[in-house]
Amino acid sequence: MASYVNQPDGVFPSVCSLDCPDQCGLLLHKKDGNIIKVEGDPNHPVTKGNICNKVRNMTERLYDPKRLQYPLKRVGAKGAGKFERITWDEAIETTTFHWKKFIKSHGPESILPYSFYGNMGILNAESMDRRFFHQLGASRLDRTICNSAGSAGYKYTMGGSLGIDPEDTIYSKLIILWGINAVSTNMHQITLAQKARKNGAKIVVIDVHKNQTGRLADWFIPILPGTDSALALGMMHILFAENLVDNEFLKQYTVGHEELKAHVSQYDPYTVSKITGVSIDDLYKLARMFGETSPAFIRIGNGLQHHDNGGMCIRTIACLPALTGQWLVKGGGAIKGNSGYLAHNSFALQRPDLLQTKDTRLINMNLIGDALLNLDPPIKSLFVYNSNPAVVAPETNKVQRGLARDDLFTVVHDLFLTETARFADIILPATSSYENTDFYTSYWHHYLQIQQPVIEPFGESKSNVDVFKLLASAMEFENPLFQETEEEMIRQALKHPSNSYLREITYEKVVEKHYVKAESTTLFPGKLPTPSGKIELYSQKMKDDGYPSLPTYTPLLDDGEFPFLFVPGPNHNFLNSTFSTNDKHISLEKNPKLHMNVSDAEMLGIEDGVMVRIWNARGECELVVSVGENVLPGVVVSQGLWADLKGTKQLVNTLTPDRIADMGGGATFFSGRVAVEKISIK
Ligand SMILES: Nc1nc2c(c(=O)[nH]1)N[C@H]1C(S)=C(S)[C@@H](COP(=O)(O)OP(=O)(O)OC[C@H]3O[C@@H](n4cnc5c(=O)[nH]c(N)nc54)[C@H](O)[C@@H]3O)O[C@H]1N2
Ligand SMILES: Nc1nc2c(c(=O)[nH]1)N[C@H]1C(S)=C(S)[C@@H](COP(=O)(O)OP(=O)(O)OC[C@H]3O[C@@H](n4cnc5c(=O)[nH]c(N)nc54)[C@H](O)[C@@H]3O)O[C@H]1N2
Ligand code: SF4
Ligand SMILES: [Mo]
Repeated sequence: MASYVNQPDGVFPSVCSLDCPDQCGLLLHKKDGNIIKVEGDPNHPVTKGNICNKVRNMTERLYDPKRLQYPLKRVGAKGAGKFERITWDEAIETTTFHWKKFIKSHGPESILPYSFYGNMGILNAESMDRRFFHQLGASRLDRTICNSAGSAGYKYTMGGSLGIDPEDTIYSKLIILWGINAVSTNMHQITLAQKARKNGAKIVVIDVHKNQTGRLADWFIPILPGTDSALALGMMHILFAENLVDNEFLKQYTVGHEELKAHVSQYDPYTVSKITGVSIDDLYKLARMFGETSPAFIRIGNGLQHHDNGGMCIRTIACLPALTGQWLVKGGGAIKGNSGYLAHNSFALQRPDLLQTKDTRLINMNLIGDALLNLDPPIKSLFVYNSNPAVVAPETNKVQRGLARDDLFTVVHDLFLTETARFADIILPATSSYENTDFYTSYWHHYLQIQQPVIEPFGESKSNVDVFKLLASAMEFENPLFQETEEEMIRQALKHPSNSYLREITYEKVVEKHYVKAESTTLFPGKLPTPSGKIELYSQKMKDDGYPSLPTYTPLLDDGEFPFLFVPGPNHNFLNSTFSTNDKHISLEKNPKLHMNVSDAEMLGIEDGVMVRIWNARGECELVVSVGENVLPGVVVSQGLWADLKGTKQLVNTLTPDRIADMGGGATFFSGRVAVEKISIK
């Protein structure tokens, strides 16, 4: 495959590898072998040359003097951050020496990989690594930190991660951005929505925080956290009561509309208004607007699924477009996630068949703190890549206590010395995606893209694929699977007869065109991958799995006697914890804030701009308060996963619960409660 590495000057196509639905096409400008500018590729059919601030500033991250160049070993106390340069040979030998020893003394399950999607390239996120850990027999990691509750919920209704083509949303007349801060987290959905708005569409935002997305809405509806399924059920109540439903669609394409109609009679406007904080008038207005406008489109965000009831909430909202038959209208329907269209042959890449013991333990990544502290038999070694659990995982005090265990052998592969890497015994430098070969499948738009290396590896850094090849060789894994090239793996991934949407996509085509669209992605008429082949308003499968078979509102769980619900989401200029140590991005964000309603602030004697202490039974944190009307009383909101390298108390995840959501093993970052007090200035 082509590589642009040997061309010192020029402009080369690329893909953004960050964990973001937009998956922008990029152009990398090179001079004297270095990238000097990153811009959007104007030819990309969806992202069309526009990219976010974060990636426009990417050269600072690529050539940051803090970037890791060599393998390191710990020389000071665990967590003290003292390291010394070593060779790759020593790093790999030390790692595999410990692993061989642990396998003998404690079995292979004493080793745990921990990774997420710091790099969305499929090869570097979930291929050679998976093969390696399967062959090793290591404990398996259940990767549930992001959207797994909602994916499970959506699947009960729709059968898989299948929504509409976002390019069609320019035709929508009503766009509901529900629990998504799209201005920051899905900016091209906003571009498309603005186009639709020029043609008369209304944009409605339903959120617990009137942030940058709420501010651009035609109508912002504030709601109490974790109550959205009640709002959706209240809408259904009115849609049925006022006969705003599409009976033909319901009969032909759904299961259980009669049962649903009877069931939602209990969600009358008065009851729903009390639960959600949305007024009865607004509830009627929203339901009628949804029932009377076509095409109506709902963009379902992640904010909803980071709650105790996140799975059921998404399952419920996913029923709405069916009630009004919107799936048949271009620009009508919903997007929760679209990864189903570009599903590749993950079996070929990951080779789960290499795992000999089929009941090898599976550890939910949201419970990493608990797992490190309490699992029996214990985890003796952790290998972290593509993730920064010391900051992003819930209950970080537990995580950090676990990472501080003297008897835990930790290897961290990253581009930077993250908070997690500070606890490592061995640190391995990682290449950036611009130094790698990979392919990408967006979870929002319908294009598959390819990345060819543009620059040389930084210092001695290596890609994830190459690191696992080295480890495999040092572990004496002889299977030729561990020598396959990137090209061979991409070819295998694209051969996936059970996904007809991928049928026309060949390796040659992607290499030539850089981005190729999944084939014809309309869902109806057609057969959904639910048990009935239809939209399941009533789900027998849910009943079999121990859930209510019809959409239901379930309240958040008891999180102790603390007065505020705490919603700590991501921010505009970081990508989860990525960029949180980059000076430019920090200066754009200024400082981590806690948004609080003016009535609460008055009651507590807190003035705008002062430092507050936020605490609960799990931990504490110190942020600058922003007093206003952009959150409801009883709710406080922060934005950004700020680093805590200088000992500032900014780690919001010290406060978040590691309870597991109702479905999919999901995280519950936004269902925690806290108390807040002003820090007295002495
Ligand atoms: N700039 C930037 N972009 C990103 C990221 C980033 O960190 N920074 N992260 C990426 C990743 S990994 C993901 S998963 C996505 C996440 O991006 P989104 O899907 O936008 O999810 P969040 O930002 O977590 O939450 C979205 C909104 O939900 C609101 N919310 C919280 N609880 C509730 C609730 O109960 N009801 C309602 N209606 N709203 C609620 C929050 O206030 C927030 O405005 O963004 C991706 N893109
Ligand atoms: N309070 C709170 N916590 C949250 C969330 C929230 O909204 N609120 N959001 C959650 C969500 S949705 C998600 S997805 C998670 C995300 O959590 P993480 O996946 O941990 O995301 P990042 O913090 O961006 O860390 C990614 C790391 O991967 C590294 N990396 C990038 N590319 C490569 C590579 O090619 N190789 C290697 N080895 N490393 C690489 C980066 O340098 C970075 O340190 O956070 C979750 N945590
Ligand atoms: S982070 Fe998202 S919006 Fe920014 S360049 Fe990457 S894919 Fe595009
Ligand atoms: Mo995520």
